[in-house]
Amino acid sequence: KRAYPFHEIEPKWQLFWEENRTYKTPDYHDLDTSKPKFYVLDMFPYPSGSGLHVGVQCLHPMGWDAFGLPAEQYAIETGTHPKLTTLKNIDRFRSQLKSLGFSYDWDREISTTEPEYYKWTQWIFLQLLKRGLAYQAEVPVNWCPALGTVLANEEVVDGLSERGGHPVIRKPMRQWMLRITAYADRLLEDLDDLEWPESIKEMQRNWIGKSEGAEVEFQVLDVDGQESGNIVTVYTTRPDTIFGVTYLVLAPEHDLLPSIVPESHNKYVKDYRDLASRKSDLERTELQKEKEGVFTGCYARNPSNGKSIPVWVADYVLASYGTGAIMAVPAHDTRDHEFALKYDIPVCWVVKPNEETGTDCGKPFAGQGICVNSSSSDSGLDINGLTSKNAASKVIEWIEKTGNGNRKVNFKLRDWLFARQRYWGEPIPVVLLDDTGETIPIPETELPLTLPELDDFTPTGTGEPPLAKALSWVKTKDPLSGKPAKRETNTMPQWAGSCWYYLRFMDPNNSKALVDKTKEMYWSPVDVYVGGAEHAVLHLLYSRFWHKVLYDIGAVSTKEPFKCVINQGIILGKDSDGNLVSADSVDVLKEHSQEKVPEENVTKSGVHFVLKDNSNIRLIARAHKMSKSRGNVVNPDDVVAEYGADSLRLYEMFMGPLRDSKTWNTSGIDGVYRFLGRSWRLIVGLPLPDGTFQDGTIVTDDEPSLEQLRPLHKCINKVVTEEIEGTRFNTGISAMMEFLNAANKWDKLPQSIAEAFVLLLSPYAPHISEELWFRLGHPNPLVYEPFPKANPAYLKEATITLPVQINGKTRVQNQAVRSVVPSTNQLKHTGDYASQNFDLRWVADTAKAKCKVQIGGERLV
Ligand code: ANZ
Repeated sequence: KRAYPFHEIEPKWQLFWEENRTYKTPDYHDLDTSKPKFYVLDMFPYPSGSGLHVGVQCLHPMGWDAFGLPAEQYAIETGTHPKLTTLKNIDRFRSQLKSLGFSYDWDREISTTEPEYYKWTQWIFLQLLKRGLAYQAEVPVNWCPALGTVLANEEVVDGLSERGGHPVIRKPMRQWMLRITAYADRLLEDLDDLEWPESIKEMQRNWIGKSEGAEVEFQVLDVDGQESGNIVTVYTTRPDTIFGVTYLVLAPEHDLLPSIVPESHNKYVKDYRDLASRKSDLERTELQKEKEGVFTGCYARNPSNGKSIPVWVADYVLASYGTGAIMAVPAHDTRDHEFALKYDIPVCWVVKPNEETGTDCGKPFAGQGICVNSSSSDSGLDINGLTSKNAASKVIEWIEKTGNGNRKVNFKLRDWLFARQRYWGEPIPVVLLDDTGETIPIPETELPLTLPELDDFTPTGTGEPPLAKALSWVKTKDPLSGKPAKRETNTMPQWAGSCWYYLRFMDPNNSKALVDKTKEMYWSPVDVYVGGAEHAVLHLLYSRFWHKVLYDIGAVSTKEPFKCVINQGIILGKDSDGNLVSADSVDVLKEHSQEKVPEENVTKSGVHFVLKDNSNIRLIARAHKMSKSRGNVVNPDDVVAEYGADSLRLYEMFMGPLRDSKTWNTSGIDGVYRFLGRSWRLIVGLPLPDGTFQDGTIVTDDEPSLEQLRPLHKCINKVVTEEIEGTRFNTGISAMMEFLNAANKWDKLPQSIAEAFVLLLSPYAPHISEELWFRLGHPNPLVYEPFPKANPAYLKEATITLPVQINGKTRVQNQAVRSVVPSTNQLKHTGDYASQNFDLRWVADTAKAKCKVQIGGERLV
C-alpha cells in the first residue's frame, strides 16, 4: 500500500514540464533585462526553486563534458566507437535526471563533443596561440615502452603501468603547453574577492605557490680547487641561511650534470638518474620517503664564506621547480637534515629561535630567528645578530652587488600540459609544414576542424597519437601557401571543453560567436556554482585562466567566471564488506560508476585509508576501484521505483547541510516518504477503503486563524532563511515537518494555508507539490508563483515557558508566562531559560517598561 500515488504523479508531471517547457529560461529577446538575473550552475543538481520563485530570472542549465579517457578506453576494449558510448551514456544520464524532476532548461543542453560546441573550444585555442599563450615544448611524459604508449598520470601507479604493471619512464616528447604562468599573479590576486570556500581559495593559493627569495650562484671547482667556469644557480627562500650551506643538490635531470661529473663518478650518477626517472614528482617529494642521492664527485664554493662544499644529486630536488638545484642547509631544513645525517654531511647552525636560546637544538630549526655564525672577513658579509627577515634583505643586496645572484619570485604553478596522445578529444587546429616543420594555425573560418572517423584506437606503439592512423585526414596542405603539411595529431585534454561551457549556456546556438556580448553581459558571472571540492585546483583554475584571457580579448565582461562556489558534501555508502566508501553525490545517480573521495580529504591510518575529519570512516584504498560488483552504489532507479523521486530528493537534502559529507542510509528514506504521505493526506484526505485516493482536496475556504498563521509563518521564515542563507535544506525540511505536526491537529485546513505549504515544499518535492497545486485549483505550474513570504507579525510567540528562581530558590517552574501586549520577544533573546537561572529583576524591568507579565496567577510588575 502506497502512502500516496507517486507512481502516477511523477511521470505525469515530468511529461507536463517537458511538453510545456516549464523550466525554460526565455530567450534573451524575450527577457525583461531590467530585472535581476540569477545564474545557478551545477556539477550536481541543486534544487534552487527559490531563484525561480522570487521574481528573478533564473538560468539553470545542464550539459555534458563528454570527451575523455573512459570512453576511449572502452572503445579500445570493445571496439565500440566512443561517439556511440557517449551518446548512450548521455541518454541514460538525461533520463535519470529527468526522472528526478530537476528544473533544468533542457533547451540549452550542450555537449562538449559536438562540433558546433568544440568549434569554439578550438577558436579559443587559436586566440591563445595568437597571443603566445599556446606553445610547443619538449616535456617529459609517462612513456611505457612495453605498451608502446604514453600514459596519463592516473594510469601510473608506483612507476608501473596500472594495466599490466610494466615499467613507465619519463621521456621528453613534443607537447603543446598553455602559458597559465603568465596569469599567475592575477589568478592569485583576484581570489581575494571571490565568495568561495576559504579552503578552496587556499588550495588555489598553494597551487599557484608564490614564493619570494633569491637565485644564488655557486662556482663549481675543478679537481685542483680552481673555478671551473661552470656555475650552479640555486633558488632559495632563505638567503639568510647562506652561511649554513654545507652542500648543493642538483635534480637528477639537471642539464649541468654531464659537464661537471668527473669520469670516476659517471656510472653512479647515470644509474641514479635512471632510477629517478621511473618515479613521479609526487613520489619523489613525499616527505615520509627516505631521501636518497649520490655524490657527483665535484665541489663548489659557498660565496658567503669561500668554503668548498660537495655537490650531490638527489631526487628530492625537482627539475621542474626553481632552478632545479638547491643550496642545502641541514641545520634549518628537515629534508636537508635527514639527508645530511644519512650521508654524514656537516650540519652548521646559523639561526637560533631567539636571544635566549642556544644554537644547536639537535633537530633542524626551520623557523625565523636570529642569525649566528654568519660572518666572514673574506667575503665582507656579516649578518650576525640580524633577524632572519633583515638578514635575507641584506644577503640579497650583497649577492646583487657582488654579482653572485639576484632577487627572485617563483611560482609553483607550471605551464599547463595541453596535449594528449588520445583520440577522443578536440583536434588541435593547426598544421605542421612538411618541409620546415613550422606550425600554421588553420583559419578561423575553417572551424570546426572535425575529428575524423577512426575504427582502430589502439596505441601506435611509437608514441604517436592514434589520430596518426587517420592517414587521409593527417595529410593536408597549408591553407595559405598550399604547401604540403600534416595535421596535428595530439588532441586537447578533457579540461578544455569544460573551461568555458558556462558561457555557452548563455547562448547555446550562436554560430557567429562563442557567446553574444549582450547576453553575456546580462548573465555573467555565474552567481552560484555547485560542485565537488575535487575540482579545486584543476577545473576551477583552468577555467579562471581561460576566462581571464577571454576578458583580455574583450569576449567576456567580467574578470572572474564564478562569483560564488559551493562544495556539496560527499555521500558515503557501505560496500559489501561493510566498509564505508564514498560516493560523490552525483555518482549516486550513476549506475556503474566508481566512487572517489577527493584525495585531500583522505589520510592513511595504519594499513587503511580514512577520512581526515573522521578517522572512523575507513575507505577502500585507491587501487580497489569501486564497482557495481562491490555493491556500494545506490542505484537511484531502485529508490525511485520504491519511494518515488520526491522522496529521494528530499532524503538527499534531509541528510544534512549541503556542504557536509554524510552517510547514505537507505532506511532513512522511510522517514521522508512518510512525511510526504502525511502532507498528501493533509490536503487530499485519507485514502478510500480500496487504498486509492479521491480527486480534489479537503481544504476549506475559511479564513485562517491566528493559531494557524503562526506556525505557517514560522515555517516559511525557517525554510527561506535556512535555505537561502545557509543551504541547510535539512533544517528547512525539519521546519516543514514541525508545521505538519501542528496542522494535522486542526479540524479545518484553509486553502490559503495549504497553498503556502505546497509552495514551500515544491523545490524539494516538485512532483507531489505540482499535483497538489493543481488540485488546489491552479491550471498553471507553480514555478510561476511567487515564493511565500513570512509576515513578521505572525512570528511573535504568544506563550513561552519560564522556569523562574528568586534568590536562588525556584519559585515557579514550567508555568506559562503570558505576555499580553505587545510580546515576549525581548525576553526571549536575553533570558537563559534553560539554566533555570532567569534574572528576575531584568524581567521586572522589562515588564515595567514594555509588557505585563504574569507567572502563574501572580502578576509581576
Ligand atoms: C635554502 C633553505 C634553507 C631553504 C632553509 C629552505 C629552508 P618554496 O617556499 O616552496 O618556494 N627548493 C628550491 N628549489 C627546489 C626544488 N627544485 N626542489 C626541491 N626543493 C627546492 O621553497 C623554496 C625552498 O625549497 C628553497 O629554499 C629551497 O630550499 C627548496 F632553512 O634554500 B631553501
